[in-house]
Amino acid sequence: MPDPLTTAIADLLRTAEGDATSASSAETLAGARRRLDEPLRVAIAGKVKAGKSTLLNALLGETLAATDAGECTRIITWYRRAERPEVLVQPRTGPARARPFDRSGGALEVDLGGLAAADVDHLDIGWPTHRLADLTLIDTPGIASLSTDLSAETYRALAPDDDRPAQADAVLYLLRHAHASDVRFLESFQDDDLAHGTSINAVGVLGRADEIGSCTPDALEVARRVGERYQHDPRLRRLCPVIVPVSGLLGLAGETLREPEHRALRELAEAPVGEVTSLLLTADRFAHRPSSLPVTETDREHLLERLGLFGVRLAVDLIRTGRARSATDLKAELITRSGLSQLRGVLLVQFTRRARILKARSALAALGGVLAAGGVRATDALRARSEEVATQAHEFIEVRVLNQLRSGELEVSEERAVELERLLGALGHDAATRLGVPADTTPEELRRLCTEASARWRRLAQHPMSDRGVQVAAAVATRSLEGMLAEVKR
Ligand SMILES: Nc1nc2c(ncn2[C@@H]2O[C@H](COP(=O)(O)OP(=O)(O)OP(=O)(O)O)[C@@H](O)[C@H]2O)c(=O)[nH]1
Ligand SMILES: [Mg+2]
Repeated sequence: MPDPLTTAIADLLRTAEGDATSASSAETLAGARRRLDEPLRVAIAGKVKAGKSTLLNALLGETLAATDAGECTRIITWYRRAERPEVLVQPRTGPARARPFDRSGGALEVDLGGLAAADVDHLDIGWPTHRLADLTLIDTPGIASLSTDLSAETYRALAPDDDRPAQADAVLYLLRHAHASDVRFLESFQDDDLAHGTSINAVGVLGRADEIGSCTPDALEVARRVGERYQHDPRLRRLCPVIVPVSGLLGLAGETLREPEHRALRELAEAPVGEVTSLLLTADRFAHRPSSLPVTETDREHLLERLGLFGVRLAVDLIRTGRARSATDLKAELITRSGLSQLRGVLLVQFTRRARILKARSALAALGGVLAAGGVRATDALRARSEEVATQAHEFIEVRVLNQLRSGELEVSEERAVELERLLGALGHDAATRLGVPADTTPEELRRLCTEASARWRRLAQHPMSDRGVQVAAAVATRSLEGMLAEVKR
């Protein structure tokens, strides 16, 4: 069911298309309009070996993306839902070609048909899975790599440039440490101008969380604390409002654990504790030290590859202490502990539910680009109308105030800033999240809180002593609260 905002923008694009001055402008506009109905495009970006492809596989629930080696890790690859598996290679010039692929080794191996990786613009993988119903995922080569060409490639694919809108609607950014290049990359998405993306569409993932804190049993707890610390860093918070610690490797193992792997882990859990603990002291010992245990060195090496040292220790401990009595239990525990479930929840709140607004923004930005380049006749009326939508849609106004808050342009107390961010939907769009109360809060209570908050913000909006910017922001918050009140009533 299309909403008024999407309908208004689709109409604008249709009108512009009819008045396009060239076939390529018309195609850009038609593409932007089609995109309104397509799943949200989320790119996974980050440094080389940050664990991007592993995380993508974990989100897919199966291994499709090649990790570690191979030419294809250097090519931007789209994963979208399709009726049946298909692989298209899009060369830099010329039409896309369907190509054969091989999956006998687990991940997809694509036959590029004689093309060098450098001649490929991107790979387009269609795959029949419900996991891609709402999201199209885009795997990207690592940035700030030894090869600067590759970094440039990733920027190009994600950020908008002169002649085309951003390819991705949102970015999942894998952070390791707050490196300068991480921040620079995120900043390329940060711009108050609607024609560019903003931090509203970046979620930070503190990746390879199991390795933080030297794989000790509390590794994930340490990762959570590091994530929280990052979130309090004003510079990072401005760029990606939510940071979730995730171990993609553990999540993927949980999603795809096989029976022989479970059996080997159970054998380790049932073996004498002392012996197993000593074996698990280091990865090297575990993989290579001869032992009388029923699990062979080859099997141990395999487990290490699949779960990492932390994962093996955790799985053995979960089975031994009876917290995972079956393979199903173990899989569920691993998925939850890896942070994957939490990330899925955040994606749902930050991206999927917000998809409508993000896609509308992308579409309007595309229209703006074509208008600026003179790709449409009779632009005056159209420009006026598109500016009207951009400035008057409440969803966009919320985004704008959020950006003013994050950029420090809007000066309010820390306490008020935190509440305002929440009310404007920075952490999620449902009433409970906006009000900062548990999801199971009753409708009566939600209504009471909305009414109370809206009276408070209205007073601030009308207070003659308030700064003009604060008055406007408070009025926007009041309007958001009124919208929520109407929604909760239904
Ligand atoms: N311990 C641990 N290892 C991980 C995790 N995620 C990935 N790895 C390992 O790190 C290596 C690189 O992982 P990839 O998923 O290929 O990383 P990437 O960011 O896609 O790498 P490039 O595409 O080459 O930049 C592999 O050996 C993975 O098994 C994780 O969460 N924990
Ligand atoms: Mg990769």
